Amino acid sequence: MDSSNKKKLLICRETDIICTGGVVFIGDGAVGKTHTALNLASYKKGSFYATDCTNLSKSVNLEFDYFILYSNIEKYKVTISSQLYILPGQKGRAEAGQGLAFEDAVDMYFNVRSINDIMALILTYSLADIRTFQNLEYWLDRAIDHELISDYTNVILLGTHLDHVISLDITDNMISDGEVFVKQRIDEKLGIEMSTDRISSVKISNLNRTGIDELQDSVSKAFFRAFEIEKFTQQANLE
Ligand SMILES: Nc1nc2c(ncn2[C@@H]2O[C@H](COP(=O)(O)OP(=O)(O)O)[C@@H](O)[C@H]2O)c(=O)[nH]1
Ligand SMILES: [Mg+2]
Repeated sequence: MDSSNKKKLLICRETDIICTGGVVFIGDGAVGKTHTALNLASYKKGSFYATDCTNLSKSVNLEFDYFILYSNIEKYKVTISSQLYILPGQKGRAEAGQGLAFEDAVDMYFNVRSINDIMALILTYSLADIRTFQNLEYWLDRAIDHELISDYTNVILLGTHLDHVISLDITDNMISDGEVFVKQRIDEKLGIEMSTDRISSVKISNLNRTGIDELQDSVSKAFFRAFEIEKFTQQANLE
């Protein structure tokens, strides 16, 4: 990350490091973006969002939530404050008065994000619906066209509905091919060569919460890599 951005997004005081940044969910409608964000956001509170007791309507808008994670590296207490943005899965633009479709919400995102560059882009699909996995190509291209990916962004392929999988239509091989595809497409279209550790995949269930810990871990790793936290603490040690 270029150092002027890092200065705005990272505060270091004695033994405290605080960093902030955006985590953006994109993918088809009804794959579980909103519920995943709710589960991440309620993580520390020890509660979780049981998907079957809610009847959330389609998110024809730009949704926002946040979560805060703490960890320790050497003598430092690291606080990651991540801002979650969920973009609607409705393609194109909505008519006036009909809320926001993807293109409307992405424009709005650019106005509200201020200095919040994207540390993790979460390409979300349902493991129970292969079309939502195939459509990630469309969503990746939208993300590329809207410059949601920069030199330090990490990409997470997130499969939801793990509880709901009857047949394994989406195999682990397909997911790892997906990772390679993402890497190639980003290189081809943006000229950004992503190291393989910046692209990962996680499977979760919002119903029974399997995998939420792992997702949380992937998001914090994304921040650590984007801010080069380890390098930073070593450097600060020498000063
Ligand atoms: N069984 C199951 N249902 C889920 C899961 N995630 C989301 N849902 C349900 O799928 C529907 C769409 O979820 P939502 O979060 O609104 O999707 P979004 O349109 O991508 O934001 C809701 O009825 C959720 O209760 C999951 O992991 N397992
Ligand atoms: Mg939603």
